[in-house]
Amino acid sequence: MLIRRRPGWDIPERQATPEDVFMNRRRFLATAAAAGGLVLAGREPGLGADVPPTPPPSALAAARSPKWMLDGMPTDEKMAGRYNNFYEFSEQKDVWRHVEGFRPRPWTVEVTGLVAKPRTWDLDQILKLPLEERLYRHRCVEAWYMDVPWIGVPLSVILQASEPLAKARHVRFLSFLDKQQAPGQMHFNWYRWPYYEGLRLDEAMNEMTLATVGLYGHELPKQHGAPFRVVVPWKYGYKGPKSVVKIELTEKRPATFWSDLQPLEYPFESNVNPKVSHPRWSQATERSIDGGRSRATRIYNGYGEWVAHLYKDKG
Ligand SMILES: Nc1nc2c(c(=O)[nH]1)N[C@H]1C(S)=C(S)[C@@H](COP(=O)(O)O)O[C@H]1N2
Ligand SMILES: [Mo]
Repeated sequence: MLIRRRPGWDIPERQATPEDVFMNRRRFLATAAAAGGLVLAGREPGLGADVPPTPPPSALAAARSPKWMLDGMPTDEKMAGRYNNFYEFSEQKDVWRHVEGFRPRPWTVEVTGLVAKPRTWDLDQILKLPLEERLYRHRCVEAWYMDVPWIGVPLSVILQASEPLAKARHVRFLSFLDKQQAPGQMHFNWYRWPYYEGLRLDEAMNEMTLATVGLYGHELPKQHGAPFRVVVPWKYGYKGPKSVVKIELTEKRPATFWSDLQPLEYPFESNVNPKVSHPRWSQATERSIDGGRSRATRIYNGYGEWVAHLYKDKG
C-alpha cells in the first residue's frame, strides 16, 4: 500500500479554485438536487488503493535531439508517471490509479477549420513521422517541475500538412470525450468537458511546440495523455492538452478550459514567468516533483532564446 504525504508545495489546481467557482459548483449541486434525480457529484470515482500499474506501452524509436537537452538527468520515470494532472480521471495526482478503463487505441486526430486541406490522421500515421526525443523542462502552474524526455514531432509538421489559410490566427485543441472511459467526465460535473485549450498560431508553429506521442523511449502511458498530446515547454502545463482528438484553426482566440473557470488565474497566454504570481502563490521558485531541488523559476521556463521574440511587442 502506497502511503502518500502531501507536501505543502503541492497545491493542485483543484484546491486553487477560487470561491466563485465553488459557489457555482454549490449552486449547480443545489439546482441538480432541486431538479431531482441527478447523481451527487464530487465523489472520488475510485478504484482501490492497490491497483496494479497498467503494462508498459510499446517501445518507440526516436533519435535523441542534441539541440533539446538539459544539464541534468530526466526525472525518474516512475515518479513522473505517478504525479499527473489529468482531471478526466482524478483531481489528485494519482491519475495512474484511475486510467484502467481508458482505451487510447484506435485513435484519430482531426485537423480542421481554417485550412486548405482538412485531414484526419490515424495515430499510426503520426507514429510514422520523423519522431525525435527532446528533453524538456515541464512546469506546472502549481510551482512544481519535472524534466521529461518526450517523443514527438513538431506540431508545425502536422499543421503545415493541412495548409493553414491566411485568415488563421489561432489553434484550438479538443481532448477526448467519453464518460464511460473517464470517471472525471462522469462525476466531476463542475468542469466543462471535454478539456479544450488554445494557442496563437505562431506559438503553435514555433519549433518547440511538440506533437507528442511518447516519452522515456515508449508510447505515452495513459496518465500522460495517451496517445497524442501537446507539449508547450515555455508555458504552464495546462496549455498542453492531453489525449487530443481535434485541432481546429480559427481566426478568433479560442476559449480555454481553465480560463473559462478562473480567468484571472489562468489567462490565455500563461507563459512561465517568475515575476507574475498566481493570485494566491508566488511563481518565483519551483520544486522538483521528486521532492528534491527547489530552484529559481526562469522566464519562459528557460526557453526565451526560442520564444521571447513572440512577445516582444508586449514588453
Ligand atoms: N485533457 C487534459 N489535458 C491536460 C490536463 C487535464 O487535466 N486534462 N492537465 C494539464 C496540466 S495542469 C498539466 S501540469 C499537464 C500535466 O502533464 P503530465 O501529467 O504528463 O505531467 O497536463 C495538462 N493537460
Ligand atoms: Mo498544471
